[in-house]
Amino acid sequence: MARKKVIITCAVTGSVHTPTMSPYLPVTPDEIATQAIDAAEAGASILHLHARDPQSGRPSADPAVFMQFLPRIKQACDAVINISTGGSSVMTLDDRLAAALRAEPEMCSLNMGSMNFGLFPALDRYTAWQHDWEPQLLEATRSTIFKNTFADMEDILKRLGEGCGTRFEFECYDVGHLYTLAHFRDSGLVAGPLFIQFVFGVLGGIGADPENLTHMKRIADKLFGDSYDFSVLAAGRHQMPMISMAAAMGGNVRVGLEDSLMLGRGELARSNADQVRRIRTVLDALSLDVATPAEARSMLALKG
Ligand code: KMH
Ligand code: ZN
Repeated sequence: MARKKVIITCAVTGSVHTPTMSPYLPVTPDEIATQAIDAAEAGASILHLHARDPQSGRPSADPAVFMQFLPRIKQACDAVINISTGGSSVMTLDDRLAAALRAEPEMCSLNMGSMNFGLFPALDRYTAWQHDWEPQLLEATRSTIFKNTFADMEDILKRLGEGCGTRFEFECYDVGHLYTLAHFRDSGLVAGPLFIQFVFGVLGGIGADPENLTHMKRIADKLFGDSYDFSVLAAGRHQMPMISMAAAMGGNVRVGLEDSLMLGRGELARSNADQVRRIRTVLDALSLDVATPAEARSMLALKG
């Protein structure tokens, strides 16, 4: 059987990194739109999007802010829009869903369990924060649960999945999350083709070790057979090694400044497109073709 093409997802800004950490982190609607469009031109077929307060750069759930960049991205490129429902671990579920319910996108993220979500080393690394909210937010994550109860997940599946025809990037941070997804498949709330994002290297989730990727894939194969595609994201310096391994194993890849601010050792990525181009050199070396947005839509049965 011919090897499927590789879907590149680009997670443009997220809610974990903060402006002090990189001058290239897109913050304003204009920066988010520009970097998203450039990433799509570089080969990303899915754009995973969060919003930030335009003045402070703080993660924002305000649909009005999303609406300052979503139409521009849609007009400029054909990439699949994927709106985060994870938002930030300090937001309420209603806040996290507001933009997606307004935009009814083709895709949304869906986090498959509650967990600690740690980025603690960053607290010690920076001495001159640009904004007071940055260390405060990072400190708050020490005592906050990233809450995704069974009821929360069911709510998202019903309101966005059944209600809007949205399909999901199922974010699985550990093996148990795969079993939770299988539970929802068994209960009839989700059906293939599933797009499962294996997440490595978040403190509180599974570590970024190659053995863990083979194990996640082995269990996903057992639970979902040929009714799923997997993709990999890994935090920080683990990004490029883990996603390269995923590509070699038949998977898809996620890049973006949400997951890592770096391009390589000691070098900040100057844009999201930089990371898309970097993983494309790996895919080229592996003789793998990149999926267009239309091909991604067909592979994942998106509403288009
Ligand atoms: N920040 C990533 C590790 C979401 O937006 O729903 C996970 C993420 C969650 O992308
Ligand atoms: Zn995200």
